[in-house]
Amino acid sequence: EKKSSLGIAFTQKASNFDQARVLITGGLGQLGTGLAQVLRMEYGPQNVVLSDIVCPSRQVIETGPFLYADILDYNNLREIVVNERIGTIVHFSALLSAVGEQNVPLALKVNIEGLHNVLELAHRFNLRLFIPSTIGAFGPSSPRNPTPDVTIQRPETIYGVSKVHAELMGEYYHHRFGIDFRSLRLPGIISADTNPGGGTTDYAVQIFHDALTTGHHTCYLRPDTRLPMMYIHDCLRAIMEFLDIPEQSLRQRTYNIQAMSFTPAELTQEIQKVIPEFTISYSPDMRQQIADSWPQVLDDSNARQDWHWQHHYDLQQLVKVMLEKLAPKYK
Ligand code: AKB
Repeated sequence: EKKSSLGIAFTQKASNFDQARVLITGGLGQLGTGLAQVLRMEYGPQNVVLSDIVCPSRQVIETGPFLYADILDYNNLREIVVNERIGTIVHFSALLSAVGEQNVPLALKVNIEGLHNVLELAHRFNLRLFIPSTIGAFGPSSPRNPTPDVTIQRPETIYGVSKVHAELMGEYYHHRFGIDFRSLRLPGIISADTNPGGGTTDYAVQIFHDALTTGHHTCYLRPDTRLPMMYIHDCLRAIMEFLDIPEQSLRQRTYNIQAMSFTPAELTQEIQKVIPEFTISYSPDMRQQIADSWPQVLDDSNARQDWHWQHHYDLQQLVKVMLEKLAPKYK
């Protein structure tokens, strides 16, 4: 028997199923296929089930198990957890910041109702649960450079509000019911093989495609908008390493992680070192207001101290790897 931080006694149940049997929700978004690949290397190809509500490509089907899973359908999720003997859920399904503002009712459903379903399953089957949070969980009254782990969080997007809710609910389920909940506040993630869908940091992916195709990018943010960013390899490694930490070594359940911070102008300069003829123009839209309310730099000293988090890619390395990976696609 273990006491929660409220002093309420609860029985710590062993997980019903093996934690190395992982279900990834929203698996066909920017992070899912990449995470499945690295998890499958560690846990075995059959132990990681990707799921989504869209049809997978042949490549996805050929590389490991894929199931249709609607996070709004609790019974559907429960059936998968039981039938597949899932011990860990990585819950990626969410509407991101920009697209969330365009469809608040859907964001409420996916980001909040979906979260409640997943939390309830984690409680019922004592699952380990990883849910990414975001720089978007901070708002204009948070310190912006650097932004510590514990500070004012008054976000002004539905995405941010729902992510603060996820952090708090996960931490509540942890101290109340003993669920092994873990969360990382991710910066904008930059990847070559998969695209982000509807975020405020998406320009930092599109700019590479434009640099290699039209040679011009029209940016929806001002040139001096500084935001935290991370190359996908660092992000996936962070999630893997964080999942592997023994529970007793975690001093907190939600950590900031930081790699680099840059502005559109700085990113452009770095791309121009490789493609001198590349040009950019600026046409800020509603995403500017969102970016202006977000951190410029996350303080991730707790992650670095507690579980030795380290990023490998800086701005220069990011530009090199993105252009190298994308160039063959446009030849
Ligand atoms: C977004 O821009 O909404 C996401 C994020 C930073 O969480 N990429």
